Amino acid sequence: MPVTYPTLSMTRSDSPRRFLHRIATLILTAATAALSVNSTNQARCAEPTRGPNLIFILADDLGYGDLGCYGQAVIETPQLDQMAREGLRFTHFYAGATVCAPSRSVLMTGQHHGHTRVRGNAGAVNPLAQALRPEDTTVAEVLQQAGYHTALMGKWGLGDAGPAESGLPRKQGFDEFFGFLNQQHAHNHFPDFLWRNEERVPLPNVITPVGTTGAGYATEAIQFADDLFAEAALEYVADHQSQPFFLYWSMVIPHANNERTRALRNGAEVPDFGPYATADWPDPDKGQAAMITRMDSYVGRMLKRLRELGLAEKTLVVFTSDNGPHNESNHDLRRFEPAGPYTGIKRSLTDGGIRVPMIAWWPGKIAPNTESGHVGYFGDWMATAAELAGTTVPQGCDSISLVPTLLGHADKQSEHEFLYWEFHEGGFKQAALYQGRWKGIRMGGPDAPIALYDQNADVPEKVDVAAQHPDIASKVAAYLSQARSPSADWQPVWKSGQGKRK
Ligand SMILES: [Ca+2]
Repeated sequence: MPVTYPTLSMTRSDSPRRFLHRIATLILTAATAALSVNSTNQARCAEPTRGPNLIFILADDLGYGDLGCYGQAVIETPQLDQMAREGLRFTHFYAGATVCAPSRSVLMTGQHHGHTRVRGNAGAVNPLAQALRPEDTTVAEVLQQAGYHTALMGKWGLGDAGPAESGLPRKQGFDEFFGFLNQQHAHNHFPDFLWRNEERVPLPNVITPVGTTGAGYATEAIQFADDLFAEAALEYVADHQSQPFFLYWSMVIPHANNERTRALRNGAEVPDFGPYATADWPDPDKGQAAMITRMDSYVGRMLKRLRELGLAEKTLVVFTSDNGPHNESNHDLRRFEPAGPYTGIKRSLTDGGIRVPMIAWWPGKIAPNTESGHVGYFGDWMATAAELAGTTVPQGCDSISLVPTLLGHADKQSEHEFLYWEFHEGGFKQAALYQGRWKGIRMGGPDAPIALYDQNADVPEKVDVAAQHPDIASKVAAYLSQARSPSADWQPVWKSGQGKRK
């Protein structure tokens, strides 16, 4: 900013003393102004390059094969297909876990499933087992400390009012929150309340409650939770343009309303059937497809809004899912083949349960219509976000930045030797992917022999080749034995007999 200096001349009313005083004052003013210009310039020089805005969009239980750009032939997803044409589509990317809470814990902490705080869906028996603690460092905290404004819209699942309050979003790095805390509450797509920060916000929906978490199903369905989250997300980006922001938009779509499935045999709760209204399908199939197409429209609205606001080139948008597809709405998986070519669904450690679609969009930075087979997972977003924000990765992470891949420098991309997952329901199980190729799965006991699959030769992971590759099998087995740190809340309870070769 240019500085203007006042002119000085002695007026008739000035006494010599007063004139000298005016000179002194003016010299002081000029010096202060010059100093201030200098310090402004210094501040400008010292100001770090502003990192991009980050929008992380997470679908819930959306399979690898649920989007047109990943091979879906029945359900329409024109907006996400367009996003992929304008951005980068990852083909070998993994969620943090095969169910909701641990997958989100991995995403937030940048630690793999054997190291992160929350390693399963704990339920009501021990809510604290499903809560982040003060000593956990989340990606939201890292970005907040780097000068980002941070917000969560939608489902959280890593802390709740009451005994699990150490994990509340605003204690874990989010400046603001609107959505569901409790995962069972989040089953209910037409809830009678949501949380805004720590306040319960009543909604006009009327429900038949199931339990005490807010779960249930609507008898008067008026406001669809994901419609509200989309509105909140669109409003948020418009309102936060003066500083970089991190928006974690955690949709519940297309998760089932499990309580409604049990009561009414249809968990695909959605305001209308959209383009499938006249399809000759059962209602749960129409609802499942309509949820995904509705979700697709939200993403399209966000990208359009970013363009209108002039934020597109300043914003990295990522779209992915927290685990493989579910079968919990009483819909027909055969109609949609939501896992694509992979075996298993949610709760499987074969790729159908954990490999997810992931699209990255950043006009001007990410080359359009590109594809990457880089083998990464949710935990990598910690290092990626830290690098983009110009800050450092916390200690104890299992996180490799994806920035080289995002920006078209695949030759500079570091890789994981191992990726790791575990699953606690129905007997403890473990899986590791070695060198992005060899999947080892162990069940039945800590010393049980592993099944080994060669993904290069066997996409559906059906042929156990452990006997043909004993060196690789023993390397993966040894890794599985030491992959996890102890956790009082998440001790392995093996179920003997599982995993025995027939
Ligand atoms: Ca999920």
